[in-house]
Amino acid sequence: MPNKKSMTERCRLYLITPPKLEPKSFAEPLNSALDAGDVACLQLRLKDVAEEEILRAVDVLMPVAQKKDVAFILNDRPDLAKRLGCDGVHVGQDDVPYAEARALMGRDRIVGVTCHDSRHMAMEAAEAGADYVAFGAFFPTTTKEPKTSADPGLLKWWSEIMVVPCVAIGGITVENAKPLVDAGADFLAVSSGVWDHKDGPAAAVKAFNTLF
Ligand code: TZP
Ligand code: MG
Repeated sequence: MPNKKSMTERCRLYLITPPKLEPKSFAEPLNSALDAGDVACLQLRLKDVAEEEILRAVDVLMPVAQKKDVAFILNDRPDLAKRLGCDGVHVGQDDVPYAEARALMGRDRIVGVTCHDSRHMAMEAAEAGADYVAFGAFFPTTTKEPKTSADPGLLKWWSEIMVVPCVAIGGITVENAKPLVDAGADFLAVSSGVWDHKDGPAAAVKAFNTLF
């Protein structure tokens, strides 16, 4: 994931796993999704599961992503991300604080931070050294109950004044993504918009890349 952006750099896809998955059977749709077009990274996002389930999912899915040069990012758990050799970690405002996540992960791995719809949180995270800031939710989503809703104007403001990349998240689909790309999102973080696409995940990844 680049930590500086130029005007010519195009938007990229940041895939988020479905909230529930069986690692061995998910490996197949994941593989075909990653073969269908450019994907920058994959975030493993499993909530309210035993640690063993996360370990098993990392064990099965991280090699699938890394073999295709797709950065493997673990949600919530910098301790595990470090121990398991993940490429990065994504922390929310209620997780381990950014500085602690960075201290665990080191400078060479990715640390991204949820900033909801807050310019202030994003400035703080970027100034502290986050590799990206994530804004959302841009659209209604059933994947989680978002705390805030964000507007494309936030992406425009951010991308005009900051070099730290911004990630847009929340209910993004092939159909509604264009205004976020036009507003300057560096990455679109998508879960159901890919895994539940009517023509399958590979078609979704292909269609997103056409938009970019
Ligand atoms: N934060 C805000 S919405 C969301 C997260 C983690 C879930 C994104 O999933 P989907 O299915 O693309 O809305
Ligand atoms: Mg979290």
